Amino acid sequence: MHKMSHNTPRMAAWLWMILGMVLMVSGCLRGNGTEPAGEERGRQAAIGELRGLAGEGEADSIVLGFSQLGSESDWRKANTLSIQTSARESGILLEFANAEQSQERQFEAIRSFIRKRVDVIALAPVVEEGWDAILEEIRQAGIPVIIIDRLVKVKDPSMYVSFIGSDFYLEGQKAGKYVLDKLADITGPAGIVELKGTEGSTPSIDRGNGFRAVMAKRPDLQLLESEYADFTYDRGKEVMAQYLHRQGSRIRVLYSHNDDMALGAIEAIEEYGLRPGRDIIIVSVDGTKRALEQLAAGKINSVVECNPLLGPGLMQAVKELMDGRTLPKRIVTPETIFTEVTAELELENRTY
Ligand code: GYE
Repeated sequence: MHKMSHNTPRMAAWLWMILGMVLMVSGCLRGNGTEPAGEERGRQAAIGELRGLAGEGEADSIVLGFSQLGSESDWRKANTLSIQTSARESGILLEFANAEQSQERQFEAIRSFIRKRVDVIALAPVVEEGWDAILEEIRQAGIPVIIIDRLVKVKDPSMYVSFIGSDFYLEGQKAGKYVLDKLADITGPAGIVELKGTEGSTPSIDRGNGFRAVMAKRPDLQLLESEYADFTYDRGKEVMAQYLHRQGSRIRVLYSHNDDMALGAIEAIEEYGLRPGRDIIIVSVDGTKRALEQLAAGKINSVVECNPLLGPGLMQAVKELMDGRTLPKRIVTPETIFTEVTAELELENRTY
């Protein structure tokens, strides 16, 4: 008895210690289960931030990081709006960053997407070259990448899941065929000038090559001038004014890689005293409202369509990817070509 009563407090102390340890361990375990560890906390903070911005969404929503290349044209603005609207409509949380033509800024945006641990990264690359290292960083982070609009030229194409966008080479061929048809009856040399987009970008490279491939059939047609005007209205006007100054009435055709540059060029042609669409045949690419208006008015002769409304397709692809489905490596946007006759009809529904 005496012995036992002497040991009781010691045993009780042991029991309390053991109980305390059990509680501590289970507390830790519970803590691990409910409280996010560092990385997960970062992600949840990012999602919380996004939700605050979007004003909706669930904690388990898909988070898409989208690196947009800029806002140089009406096409680009429509493209951005399409992606933002479709994300909202699909309940996908969008982390949006606009690089305003800087590849370096696209790298920074992508690194911030990696830090925030977004589920998918979509990238509209300003130029084709120079993406290997950053795509490797994304791969290391285990985040799938969808390339949208323009393409990247990488050693290992398995770095990205899918490329969604137009066939720019085909667009160039369509523009070329239109010019050949239009000049079918003309004999003798006819001068052509070209306004190229952004140097090193897929649409500029491919629209140029597609056009040249068709033009090669008529060696009497002469490409007088071909310079980069960065897909902008102001540069289009400036470079066209230089062409007119150098070539004057030798210019029979203007092929512009996008509508904004063509619209700028129209102004330069009128200031020079020539009639756009009559003295100079104008073929452009995109199909924005402002260009279709000029097409209907006869100041542009043909517009090859390039559809900027890539949002719905991108959101569908993101969802399928997150459902574990395999995406096609290449998703091509179906497109047409507009003429004066079809422009009026198109204008009724055109939102951009
Ligand atoms: O044609 C042009 C824009 O990458 C397809 O970029 C896009 C092109 C588009 O600035 O207007």
